[in-house]
Amino acid sequence: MARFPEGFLWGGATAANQFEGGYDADGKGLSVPDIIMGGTVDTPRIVTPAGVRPNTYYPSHQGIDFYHHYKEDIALFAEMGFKCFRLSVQWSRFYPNGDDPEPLQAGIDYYRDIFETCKSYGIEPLVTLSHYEFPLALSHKYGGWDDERVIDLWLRFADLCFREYKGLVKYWLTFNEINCAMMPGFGDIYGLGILPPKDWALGFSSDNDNSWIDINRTFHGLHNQFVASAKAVQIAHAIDPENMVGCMIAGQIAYPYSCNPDDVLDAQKKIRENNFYCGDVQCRGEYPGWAKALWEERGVDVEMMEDLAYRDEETLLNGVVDFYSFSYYMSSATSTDPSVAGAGGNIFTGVKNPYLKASDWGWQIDPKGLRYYLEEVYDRYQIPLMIVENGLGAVDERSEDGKFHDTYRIDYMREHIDEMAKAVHDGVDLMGYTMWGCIDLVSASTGEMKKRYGFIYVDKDNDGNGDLHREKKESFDWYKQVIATNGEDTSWK
Ligand code: BGP
Repeated sequence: MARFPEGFLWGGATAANQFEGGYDADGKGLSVPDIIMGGTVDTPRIVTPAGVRPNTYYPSHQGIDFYHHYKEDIALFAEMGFKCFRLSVQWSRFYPNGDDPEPLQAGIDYYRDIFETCKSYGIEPLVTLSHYEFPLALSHKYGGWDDERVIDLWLRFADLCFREYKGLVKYWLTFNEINCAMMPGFGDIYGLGILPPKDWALGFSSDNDNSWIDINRTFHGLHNQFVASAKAVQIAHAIDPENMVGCMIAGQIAYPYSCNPDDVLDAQKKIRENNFYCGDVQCRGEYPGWAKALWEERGVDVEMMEDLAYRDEETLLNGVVDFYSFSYYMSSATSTDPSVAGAGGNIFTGVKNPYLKASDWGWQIDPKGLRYYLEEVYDRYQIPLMIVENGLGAVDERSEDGKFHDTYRIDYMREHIDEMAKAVHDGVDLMGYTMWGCIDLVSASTGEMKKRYGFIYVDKDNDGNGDLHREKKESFDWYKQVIATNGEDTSWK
């Protein structure tokens, strides 16, 4: 029996703010990531809310210059046999200020040419409408997603995309990792366009001054995204019944560190809040029963949230997604015992799992967790699933023969793909797999180039030096084989 269904969408994933560059090209306006400086695993990225500081390096400004290399890059993806290419569009390329009366033709044409290039190779574009991107002018004018006027402005942009790219793009995602909006600071800025009053360190350190974060704005902003997403689903279907619109969740599995019932309940709580708070609204069309308890616990105004949920009840119900997509990099473990040590890492907190190895960035590698996640989510929602991010961020060094032998990346992906196959065997309806950062790009959390994910190396370093030339790594040929055999053969030399 085949391990993966026919027509499985193998491919790679990217995000505009992390690889496009051309941050002010052809009339594009500034977007929130354009005011976030570079960092490292130990040093946070500084956000400069007032705007771009002179003589300062901002990684999104050039990215890896996909803006001028897309033909070459898509040709390389086609050479690997990609069936699908995930990318995001930038609102500020269409409407530089978010609320301009007319869209920019240059932005419309740019993305059209990308989609047409993909189609010429038989590659299906998978388009994220909002991947950690928000026009800076709207942050300044309205404060971010918690202002309800943003909903209609965003829908105007979404509607434009659905109309302009009808027939070219069929697969859409509304908001990238929508659940990350609940991560204090990171989520407000990246997810909701809500800015700190002055320069702020976008790290995950407990030393951060988080006093500017208003939990009511965060949860209201997230609710507004749910409403916007639900309306976008309906608009997309009305414009083209062929359209399939998905949610996108940062998949976060938490294991109980011990079989102490307190640990088990703690893990259950983390899994629910991280994954199912957003998942339930977008897949079932309503908040889960425990939402009220969560609002209470986090100090959110319960009355406000109940009013919003009641008011938008029908919209949410009528705008459930067609498929559930998610990113998956690692799992975490959780303990209620304060003496158990932390795992480190820069996104998900938790304790160290003694059964797992971690990446150089402290992310605990767990292929079986992917199978666990797939099966849990499919049991819950019973709609098609798609893994739209998974991969290994690592330091790639050139070997003596002048090449990049990233066999550790091959191992990481092989193990994950093999677990996916088991989930499919268990009956999970899995549509596809787009590996994250198929071409090296800027890290979202640290702003580094050094944290590389790609099958394709890009000559650029953390400070922006390099000639941007592209080179195939060993994993390039391996992935080509995986796709050519529809995932049957994940072995390597
Ligand atoms: C996800 C984001 C991506 C991407 C990825 C890897 O959270 O959706 O944008 O960057 O993580 O993370 P990082 O770049 O921090 O290594």
